[in-house]
Amino acid sequence: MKSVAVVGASGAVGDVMIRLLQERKFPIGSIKFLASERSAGKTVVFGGKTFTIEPLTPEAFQGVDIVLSSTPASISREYSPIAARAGAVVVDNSSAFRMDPNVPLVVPEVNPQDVARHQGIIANPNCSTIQMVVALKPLHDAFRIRRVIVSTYQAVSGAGQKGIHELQSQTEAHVAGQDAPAPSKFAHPIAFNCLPQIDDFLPNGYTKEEIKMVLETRKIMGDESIDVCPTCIRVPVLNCHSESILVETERPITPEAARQLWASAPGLVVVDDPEARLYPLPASCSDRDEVFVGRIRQDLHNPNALLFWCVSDNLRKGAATNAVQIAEELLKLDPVRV
Ligand code: 2RA
Repeated sequence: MKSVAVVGASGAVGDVMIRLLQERKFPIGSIKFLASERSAGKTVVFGGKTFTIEPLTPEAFQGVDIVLSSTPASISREYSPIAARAGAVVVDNSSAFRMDPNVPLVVPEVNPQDVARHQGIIANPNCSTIQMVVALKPLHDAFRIRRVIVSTYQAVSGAGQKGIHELQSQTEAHVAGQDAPAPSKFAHPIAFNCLPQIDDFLPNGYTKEEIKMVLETRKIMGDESIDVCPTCIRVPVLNCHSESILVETERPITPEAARQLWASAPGLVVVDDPEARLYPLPASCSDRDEVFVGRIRQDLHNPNALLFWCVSDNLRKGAATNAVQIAEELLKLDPVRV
């Protein structure tokens, strides 16, 4: 049984982490919930008991074995090393340590072995990367991926409670014939719109979200030769990110072979019956832990390329589920290291 702390307990991802720990019957001896001063004092119901969210302080980690953290990167940079020094292993959902060579970046369906080399912090990848690499891994093992061209259709829940509220309030105002409230979380109105910007722009014209997909994919797959060409779009969908993906492979690839590989791959569900109009939809993948693929088809011009559509719940597999799965991998290690 482990002593667990959930940091960022009042946020959109923290809320799902709390539900998942119960659903998956994580072996918890004791648990505490931590958040910023602003959210401290709110309550959380866990295992039928009501807990008060405590303020995040350096002392809060004494005696804690596993920290599941979902905070802004700046908060994680300050507190995750403190928790690790206090003897806990931190599973960190922020971008703070993802590209640190001493910090494993783990998707359990892809590189569970990397958990064992942790030094107190394990990074949880970005949501848009997680679902893509779950689908890419079996193809890479069989056909060796050279290049990936991906366009994302990302839900507002990826921007947290404020993102969800912004879509809902703008939509309600529109339906009521009122002026929509001005955007604050997003750069432009998100209701009835698509925004080709997630996170800030870098000098090369890409956004930080797009570069995360490039660098994190290579690190998780353990292959610096994979080229990723991303375009990340925010769409007016409440939950579940969708991705249109083209993979180019070293060896010729077919939809039939990909379907077979995916059918037996962990964490993946193929939904691909165009005649019956069956393909993955954000509306039907919400609240599920798997990655869904469909619209699988050959590149019309290249026998070494395949196109498909990929949908997953960004709050679950893209964040909380992946973090809890990492914690479950930790439990499989030598107990003294957890
Ligand atoms: C988003 N990828 O969807 C981010 C969340 N980590 O905004």
